Amino acid sequence: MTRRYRISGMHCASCGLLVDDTLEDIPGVASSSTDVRSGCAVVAVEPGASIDDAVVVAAITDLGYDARPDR
Ligand SMILES: [Cu+2]
Repeated sequence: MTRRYRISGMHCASCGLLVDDTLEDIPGVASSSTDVRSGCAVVAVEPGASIDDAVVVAAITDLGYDARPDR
């Protein structure tokens, strides 16, 4: 299962790597792939796990970006 998030405020590849590293530290997140150009993060959830959108959004916000679930 994957979840998508829209992120604004990223401006370079390092921003994307920072977001990915941060999201991959969240329990239940198998991997994160952020595309800076499109402002989209695709988060893969570990089998049997669930993740809370609010936790993901808060983690991204703490980095200084704006984020929201992309449904
Ligand atoms: Cu940057």
